[in-house]
Order: sequence, then structure tokens, then C-alpha cells
Amino acid sequence: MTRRLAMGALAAILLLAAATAPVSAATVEVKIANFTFSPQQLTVKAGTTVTWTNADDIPHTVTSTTLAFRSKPLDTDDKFSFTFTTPGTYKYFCSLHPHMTGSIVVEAATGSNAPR
Ligand SMILES: [Cu+2]
Repeated sequence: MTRRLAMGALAAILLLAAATAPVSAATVEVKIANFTFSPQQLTVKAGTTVTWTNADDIPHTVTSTTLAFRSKPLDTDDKFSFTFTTPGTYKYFCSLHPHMTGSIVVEAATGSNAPR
């Protein structure tokens, strides 16, 4: 069936695009669940606001290793937002559970997706 084959190829292309394209939306969500930041690693354009939401029923924090940003302890469904304006790699962790780590890679907003 050629139609089924085409659908499979399309799905593969979409998956590939989702996995490799930097997120260019103005706001991106990171979920905190089961002691894990998800996605654990995120690539965004400069100017993007990242919002963390705690989906666990115990508190977590979002703490930059360089203290570029630092949340208060987040209770269930609490949110913390930070706008990344400077390109670079920002590692962070939960100060209550330091084995919880994540990173945000900020790219210069000069690519083809950059707002004009
Ligand atoms: Cu935690």
C-alpha cells in the first residue's frame, strides 16, 4: 500500500523535525514530575520565557548553578518563569533534591525563525 508508506514517511519526518528544531515559541513549558525536569534539556531562542510547573505533590525548586535564576520552593501546580535573553547554556537543579538536574540551551535569535 503506497498510501500507508507515505503516511509512515510523513510521520518520520515530523518526528525528526520535532526532535531537532529549536523551540521558537515565546513561552516554553518544563514540567516537574516524578523528581524529573521534562524535557531535561531544552533548546530555545534568546528572548524565550521558560515556565516550570511542579506536578509533584512535594516541593521542588528551580535553581541555576550560577544563580542566574532561582525560584522559591514550588508547591503542587506552582509555576516559575524566567526569560532567557543571553545565549549560553544554563544548568539548573532542585536545591531540595540536588540529583534533579536540567539545562536550557539558549541560541542567538538571529536564525530564520527570529522575529523581525
Ligand atoms: Cu525537588
